[in-house]
Parts: sequence; C-alpha cells; structure tokens
Amino acid sequence: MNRWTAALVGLLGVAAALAAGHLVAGVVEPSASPFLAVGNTAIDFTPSPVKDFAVRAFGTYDKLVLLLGMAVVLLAVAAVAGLLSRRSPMPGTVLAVVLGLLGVGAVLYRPDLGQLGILAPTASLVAGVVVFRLLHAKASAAEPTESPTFDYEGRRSFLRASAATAAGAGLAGLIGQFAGTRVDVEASRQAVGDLKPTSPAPAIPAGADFAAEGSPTFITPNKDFYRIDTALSVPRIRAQEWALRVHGMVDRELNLGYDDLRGRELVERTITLVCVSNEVGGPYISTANFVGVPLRDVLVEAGVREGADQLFSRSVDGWTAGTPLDVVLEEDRGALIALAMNGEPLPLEHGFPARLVVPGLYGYVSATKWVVDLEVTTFADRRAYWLERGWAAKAPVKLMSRIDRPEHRSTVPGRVVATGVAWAQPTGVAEVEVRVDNGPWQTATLSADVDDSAWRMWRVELDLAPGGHTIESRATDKSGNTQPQERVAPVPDGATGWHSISFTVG
Ligand SMILES: Nc1nc2c(c(=O)[nH]1)N[C@H]1C(S)=C(S)[C@@H](COP(=O)(O)O)O[C@H]1N2
Ligand SMILES: [Mo]
Repeated sequence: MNRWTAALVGLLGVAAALAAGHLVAGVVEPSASPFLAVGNTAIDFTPSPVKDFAVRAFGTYDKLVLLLGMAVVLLAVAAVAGLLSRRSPMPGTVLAVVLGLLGVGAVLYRPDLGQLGILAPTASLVAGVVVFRLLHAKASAAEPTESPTFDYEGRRSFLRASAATAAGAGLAGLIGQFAGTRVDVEASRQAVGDLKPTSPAPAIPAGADFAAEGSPTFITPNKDFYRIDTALSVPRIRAQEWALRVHGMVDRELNLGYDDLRGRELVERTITLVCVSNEVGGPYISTANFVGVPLRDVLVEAGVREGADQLFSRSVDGWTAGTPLDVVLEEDRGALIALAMNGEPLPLEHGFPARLVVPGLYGYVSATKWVVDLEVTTFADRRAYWLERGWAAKAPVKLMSRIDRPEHRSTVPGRVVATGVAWAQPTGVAEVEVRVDNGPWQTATLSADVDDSAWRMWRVELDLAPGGHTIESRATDKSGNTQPQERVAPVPDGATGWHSISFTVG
C-alpha cells in the first residue's frame, strides 16, 4: 500500500485506541483515561531537573506542554508504525498492544485509581488492535503491494471505513470527556454555600499595596493565584464523599467529614503561599484570606504521641508532603485545614474540598491540596513526594524581596517609582532597601503592615540620569536578619540572592 495510506492506518489505529480508552474512562474513572494516566505517571518519573525546568520555562502551562509533547510523539510513533506495516500488519499490531499495556501499567501505578480503571486502557488495547487490523486489511485489499491493479471499489470502502473511524473516535472522545466531567463537583462546591468564619481576619487596610504603581495587589484574586501541582487532571471529589483520616502515632484516630469540619469554629487568616521552585524574582507567590479549622486543634484532639516528628499528609491522587510536627503544633503559627479562600469554597485547582496551609513553609512541604489523609509519624519512617526527588525534608520560607517595577529591560522616564514585594513568613518584614548602580542603599517606604504571615509591598522614588541602570533590593525581617546576597539555586530548599533589574532611562 502507498506510504500515505500506511501512515493513515497507523494514525487512525492510535486515535481509535485513545478515544475508546477516554470513553470507557469517562464512564468508570475519568483519570484512568490512558493518555492522562500515562501523562501523570510520566510526571512522577520525570527527573527532577527536567520538572524544575518545565515549571520555570512554562509555569502553569507546564501540563499543557507535556500533553502536547506526548501527542506529538504519539502521532509520530503511530505514523512510523503504520509505515512499517506496509507488508504485514504485525508491527502496527505490536505497537497497539504495547501502547495498551503502557496504559494498563500507568493505571496500575496510579494510587488514586481503583481496579475498574483497568477497563479503560484495556478498551484502548482492544480498539487499537481491532481497528488497526481492520483498516489494514481493507487498505491491503484495495492496493496489494505487489500488484499493478488498483481496486477502486476497495479503495472507496477503505476511505469510508477511515472516515467512519475518525468520526467515531472524535465522538467517543467527546462523550468520554463529557461523561468524565459529569461527576458534578462544581455543583457540590456551589452547594457548600457560605463558609463564614467565627473569627474573620482583620480587614485589609488601605495602603496595603502599591498596585497602582506596579506592585501585586495585596490579596491575589483566586483566578490569578499561582498554581503548582503534579495533577494532570484536577482531582474531582464531592464534599459529601470527602473525609479526612487522622491516624498514626495518635491516641485516637479521627475520621472527619466535610460537615464535621465546617460545623467547627472556623477561623480566617491572611496567608501568603510561596513555591520553592521560584528563582530569585520568580512569580510563584500569592496571598489569600483562607478560612478553615486550626490544624493544631485537630492534632491535639487526636492526641499526638511521644516520638513523632512528622505530619505526613496525602492527597486523594497520592501526592504527599512531610511537615515538621513542631511547626504545625506551634500556637501562633496558624496552620489551617482550609476549606475556603477569598470568600468562596476552595476552587477545584486549589484543593476543593480541603487543603493544608502552613504559614512560613514552602508549599511542597506543607500545602497539600485535595487532602484526605494525615498520618502522625516520623521523618525516618515516611518520605514525601519531593523528598524522593532531591528536595530537602525541611523547607522554611527564605527571606526574600522582588522588584516588580521597573520591568527588566524596559525604558522608563528619569523620575520613576520602583516598587515590589518582600516576604519573611512567619516573622514579618521590617525593612526593604534598594540601591541603584551599586550606590548607597536607600530605605524604601513599606505598605501598611497587615500580617507577619503575609507579604509586604515596598516603593521608592528615583530620579535618574538618562542611560542604563541596574537596581537591586534586599529585605530585613523583624528579627533583624538581612536577605543574603549569595546566589543559591532553588534546589534543594529555596533560592537566595538579591533580585536585580536592568533598565534604561530614555
Ligand atoms: N495534592 C497536591 N498538593 C500540592 C501539590 C501537588 O503537587 N499535589 N503541590 C504543592 C506545591 S509544590 C505548592 S507550591 C502548592 C501550590 O498551591 P496552589 O497551586 O494552590 O498555589 O501546593 C502544594 N500542594
Ligand atoms: Mo511548590
């Protein structure tokens, strides 16, 4: 058969396989869709430096890039398998089986997928083999490789079958997508209604930010709140089905449902969350008013036993974090099992129905989204997700400041306001200084002091001569520590160094 036909048969076989898997997954277990399961497993196996690079280069789009990359590779492999199958359907059949088994392996590997999940990649395997062989037989009948004859009727029959396969695959994929999102988590989230805190956070005062001059807004709207996680498809758990198990080295195991938690005294805290992956000056930091139950109270109720030093939290999709117990048990720390942020139940991407938030610790050691399990244990006994991948066990947030205006490589007028943000959770920011072209440090004006667990904005007016300039910033916390100049990479426990911006006065 001709090359184009051969490649087309390969592509359609893989399309049918993917669509069949997506359709079955949509009915039994949405994240068992082979494409997503393989993607998720690939994320877990990706070497940390590559993952760190992906977050740096693509930020929140890292997952889209991964899926597109997988699609391109898959299409190429399918076309090549088709080309290799011009004489015999064997290579393509083998590929369909191998891809199917890869899907089965990925589903078995996912900790969040039940046994039924296997049905999806199995459907892929069967559909891939059957469709490929069927189309292959039709194509070979229409264009026997060694024969000069060309069978027009056979050719039409092949084209009809191909078109039907393409349409069927598209339809099956759509139905699978629709069925998979039918578990109406959004309705469950809407039904939660108001989560009014018994003790609300103090109102954010006027002058808490310099947003008009280019700093971030003090509270980050939920839609702009940075998002970092390993989940390709956002876990979908309804509040009614959600429960949090507290166990391990405790006197009493607890099993808390959503209504158990929301029925307690809810507190509201203004907390800045930050990711360890930030380079100096990086964007992954945001602030919200979180409403929830004090984590400390729940642990005290369970009765933490002597000798435990780690709170090991697990999300419904198997991701884990290890948090120092002494930190979450601090009275003033304000660690929360959060149910709401900025006046609404947690958005799905930020952990609905519940997540942890611990002021002063990077997200990867504390901020478990979709949390379902809290085990009181030791660092010796349990190793969390990122610890296994080269990051540090303990990761308090490092003192840091960032320049937001002027922007790097921009051209600005001679009289310019430089502004940005600094953070030192849970100690609080006492001072920010700025210097231009290695000159003397100037003290910046700070925004209103809101909460030591939140960031603080700064601004400084500059009057500069035309030409190129560089500005740097450094913060000092309320204990008198000044941000170190030494540049350290994010791995293993957070970057340090002074942020530096170059711009032109024109
Ligand atoms: N279940 C789950 N929770 C998670 C993660 C994850 O991959 N899975 N990533 C953590 C990391 S690295 C960070 S920085 C914060 C980010 O929270 P956000 O996406 O709400 O900003 O979530 C943490 N909680
Ligand atoms: Mo993170």
